[in-house]
Amino acid sequence: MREQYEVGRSEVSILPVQAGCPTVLGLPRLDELQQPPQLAFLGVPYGVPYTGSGPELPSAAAPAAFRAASLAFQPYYRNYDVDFEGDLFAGRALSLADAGDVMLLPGDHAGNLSRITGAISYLLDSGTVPIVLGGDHAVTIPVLRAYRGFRSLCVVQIDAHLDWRDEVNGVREGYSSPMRRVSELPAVRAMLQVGLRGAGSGRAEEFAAARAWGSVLVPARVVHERGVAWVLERLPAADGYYVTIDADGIDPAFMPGVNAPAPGGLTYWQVFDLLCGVARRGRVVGIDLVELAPARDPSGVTLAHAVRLLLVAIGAMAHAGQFDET
Ligand SMILES: [Mn+2]
Repeated sequence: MREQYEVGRSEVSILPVQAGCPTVLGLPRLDELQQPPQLAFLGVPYGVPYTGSGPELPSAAAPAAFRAASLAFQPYYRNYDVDFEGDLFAGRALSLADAGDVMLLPGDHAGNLSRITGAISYLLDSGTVPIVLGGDHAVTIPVLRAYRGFRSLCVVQIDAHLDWRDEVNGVREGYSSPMRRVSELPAVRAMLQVGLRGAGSGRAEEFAAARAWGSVLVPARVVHERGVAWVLERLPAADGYYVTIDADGIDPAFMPGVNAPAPGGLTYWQVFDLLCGVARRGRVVGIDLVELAPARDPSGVTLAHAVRLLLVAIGAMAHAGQFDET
């Protein structure tokens, strides 16, 4: 029987990683720490689905698959990191934990939305930066609703797709709508969408709506032609940056195990430089990685890339001095 964390008298619906199952990188569980960690991984297996009840979605298997894949990195991820020319965490003694997964009930969409927002709020209230393991891109909506106390956020999205649909068959919270929904939150003042390409759920009216709102749209082709430094010059100013990485933003040659592979995507180095550039510009207040489809990743290369990308995101924050005493 798994227990839920209890905070004061109010219950937070997070299921710790079950005994005997791997945590991310072998990290301690949240309740094994005396103090709240600086960063915590949190699995959000699904949000509001277009059909079905949720757990049958391919990405619902991603948090557990990510944890299993991360074990290969556990022995050496603090060794000399060539990409960062030193320690991944810039010599800082960061405290990290694996919080477990939000307790979702299949088909209880309203309850699940509230439990996801509640779990993220709990981490934020503890001073912990959430690192969300999706799930499909629908999970970004309830995650970002927890940032209501923030003054001015810029959402940086790495994605092949615009994700600005207002609704699909009456569903307004699905994976085609996350950027549209979060654009409606008072805290979200700016948006940079990088890696757009091909044709997906976005129609001309969604591109017009995103531009009218003020989102900075950068097609993948422009990243390849002009480089990441050019993109970073267009990063809006903000008090905090929330980074949402749809794995299909990276080229499927590198991350084939995704729900919607689209050719012409970003490379590891482009994402590396983007993450480092964003962290140098301002505080990163949360990260999610969504749309992984472990069943389409028989070689494991997608999940290995996914683990590395989140390590890079943390390294980018550490090397930008975001965990130094203020
Ligand atoms: Mn997406």
